[in-house]
Amino acid sequence: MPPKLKLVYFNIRGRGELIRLTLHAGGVVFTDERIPYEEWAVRKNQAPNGQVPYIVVDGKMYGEVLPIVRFIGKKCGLLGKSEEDQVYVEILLEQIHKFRDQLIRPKIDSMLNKGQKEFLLKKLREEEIPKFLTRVEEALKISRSGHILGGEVIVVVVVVVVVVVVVVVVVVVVVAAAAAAAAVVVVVVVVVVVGVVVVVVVAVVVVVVGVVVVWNG
Ligand SMILES: N[C@@H](CCC(=O)N[C@@H](CS)C(=O)NCC(=O)O)C(=O)O
Repeated sequence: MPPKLKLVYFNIRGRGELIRLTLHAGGVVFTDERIPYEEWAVRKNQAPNGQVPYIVVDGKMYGEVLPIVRFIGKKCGLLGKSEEDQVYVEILLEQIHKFRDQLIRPKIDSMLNKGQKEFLLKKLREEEIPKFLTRVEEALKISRSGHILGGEVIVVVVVVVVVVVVVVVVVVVVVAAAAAAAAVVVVVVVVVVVGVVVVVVVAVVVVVVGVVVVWNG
């Protein structure tokens, strides 16, 4: 029986979303528990490190986003095949996680005053976000597969198309052969029936002619 997995986070995307997406990408069935903010004061004591997100696997709790994503990614074969792919996945994980923190900081960092928040937001809008998205676009252009890393999906699509074509061809051939076989059976039956009829008719004719000849002496 596969282990029971529960993700515990708030009812927002936030830091928990990377884990949710990884679980969905890996096809893992999981319980998505979302703690209402009002309950957090009570629940905080039960959380590992006193924070969310965390996962519970077969009753054991594990905190920290990136180790959790690596853990699930490894189990589901999402961390890259070659060592080069794996280091690239690690780099992307770190960059995306840091970028997310950067994006959210002007909204949640209570140590920043209004002017500092506006400065950071402007920097994000005009420099950081375009820089990050340009890097993503460049990586997509190089990979050409529609994914930053790995052409597996394209390969899978090709394999699926080939398999479907082969299956269709096989089915058509089998059906045609069956039809041909059925036709042969029909022909054989017709030939046998016609043959029997001809033999019977000839026999009857022979008997009748013989009887008549004998009869007429
Ligand atoms: N380093 C941790 C940070 C987790 C974190 O900051 N969690 C926040 C929510 S996004 C939290 O639990 N805040 C409530 C609290 O600290 O009491 C990770 O990446 O998992």
